Amino acid sequence: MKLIVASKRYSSWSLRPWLAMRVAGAPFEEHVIILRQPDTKAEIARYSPSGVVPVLRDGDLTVWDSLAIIEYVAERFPEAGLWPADAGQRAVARSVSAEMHAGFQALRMACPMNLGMRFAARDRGEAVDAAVARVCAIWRGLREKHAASGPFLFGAFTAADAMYAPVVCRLDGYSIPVDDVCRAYMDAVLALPAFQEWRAAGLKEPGIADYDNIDETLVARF
Ligand SMILES: N[C@@H](CCC(=O)N[C@@H](CS)C(=O)NCC(=O)O)C(=O)O
Repeated sequence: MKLIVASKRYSSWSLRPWLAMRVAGAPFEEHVIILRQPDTKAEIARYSPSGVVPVLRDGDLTVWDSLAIIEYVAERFPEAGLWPADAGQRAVARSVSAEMHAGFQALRMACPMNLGMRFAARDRGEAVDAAVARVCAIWRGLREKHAASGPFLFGAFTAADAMYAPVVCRLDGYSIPVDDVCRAYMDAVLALPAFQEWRAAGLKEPGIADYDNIDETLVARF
């Protein structure tokens, strides 16, 4: 399998299937397309029928869209437990993953993933506050239920954690205040060796002015 992703420093959509595949132990090669270069569009078009990445190639098969890739990998590697074994929990994991996939636009727009920078806390407006409150309610509810079986949303790492990993980066990188339960969950995701591998690679990529020159108070540049 070959996974085509965009800049690891910025591409929140790419992080999700990459993290799921690494944690699942699925063997794959990767190809990174750096965003905002003169040939970025053409490079993406070589692989992606939709004009965006991530894209998974498996022989003749092309799977585009981060959630579709995770679903495919979960089916190919059932022993990895990318979805919870229990049907009820699986349905909830799919619900929160679909909610993430289709929602939280205000948070995405206001706080684009940027692993190279940390910004100061500030008032980000009602729509962002509402999105953060909803994310934290999801995390708290699941962590309360599954605390005894591990540090992730359903105890062990699942696709739902991969789907929320970019939000973990956003809340962390934009210093958005969260309660202790959510902070502990975020720390568990940020400490995953696979996430650290992704981040270290992202920090070696060139910074892109379009993404870095944003109107925020910078507290750290990595
Ligand atoms: N819904 C898609 C969204 C993918 C997406 O928007 N990818 C961005 C990178 S994060 C992209 O390829 N952008 C192309 C560009 O900026 O030229 C998914 O989940 O895979």
